Amino acid sequence: MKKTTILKSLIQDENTSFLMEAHNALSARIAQESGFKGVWASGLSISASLGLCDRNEASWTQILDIVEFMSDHTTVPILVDGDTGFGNFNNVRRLTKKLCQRGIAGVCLEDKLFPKVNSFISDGNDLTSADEFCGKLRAAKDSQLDEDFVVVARIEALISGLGMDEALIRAYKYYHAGADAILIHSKRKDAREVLEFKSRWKESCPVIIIPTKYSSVETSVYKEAGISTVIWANHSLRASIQAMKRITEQIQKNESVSLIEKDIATLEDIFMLTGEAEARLAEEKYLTSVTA
Ligand code: SPV
Ligand code: MG
Repeated sequence: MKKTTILKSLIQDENTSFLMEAHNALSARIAQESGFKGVWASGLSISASLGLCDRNEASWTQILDIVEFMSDHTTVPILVDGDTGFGNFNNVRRLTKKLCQRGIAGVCLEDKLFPKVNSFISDGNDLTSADEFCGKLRAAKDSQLDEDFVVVARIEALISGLGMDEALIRAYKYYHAGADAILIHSKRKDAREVLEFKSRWKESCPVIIIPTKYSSVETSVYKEAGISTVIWANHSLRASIQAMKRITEQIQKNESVSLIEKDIATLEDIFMLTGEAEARLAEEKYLTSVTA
């Protein structure tokens, strides 16, 4: 099955699906090998792994190159965090085409202004008008090169303090503009807002959430509420930061790696994750001279 078709069916499935964050080819592969059926290419995590703020400091083509490596190294579908689309409808058209050409299964666009700021940094960004954003969604749907490519509309109204009614009004507009799913984002420490949104949402269009701030809520709550997809948006990056800090601090302090050897991945782990075995087989196939 095509990656686009897999992502579409994950999002449309009546059972709740889970996407795992990744920020490069290696973390995407690890997410896949952990059993995740799909990957979230997080803007925050990709930026952070480049040493950049989540403020569109990285150009869209730099992001494109990274997600291409991720897609080449995985068989599961990737939903790319497309931020605001890096400009207006015209930038969205080009972004969508290029993502399709590079094997990406879907893009999530958010209704902030370019350049965006991460939702958890400020008190909320100014949002673009719903009409302008609908134009971007229509532009994305009209430009996709694969009929099953997924366009997710992310609503920032709750983050920006505009309230539930505004969030719902925007959701209806975005759905009717062609969005394949609605992502409702919240910065509360409980799931009250996203659950209220879901209970008041009367369309069949799937609802996606990112429980970063309300991390202690059991996933059974989302399953019962009929949430389509849960995105674990930054946990791979945070895990790696913690592990790298702990290990490098120990190596620095002890001037030795012998104590931590057992706590880190082996070289074999690296070779396995990068497909060495296949490269060996290819050597046998292509470096051996064929005798007549
Ligand atoms: C991301 O992972 O980049 C996101 C999710 O957009 S959040 O950081 O929660 O805004
Ligand atoms: Mg983001």
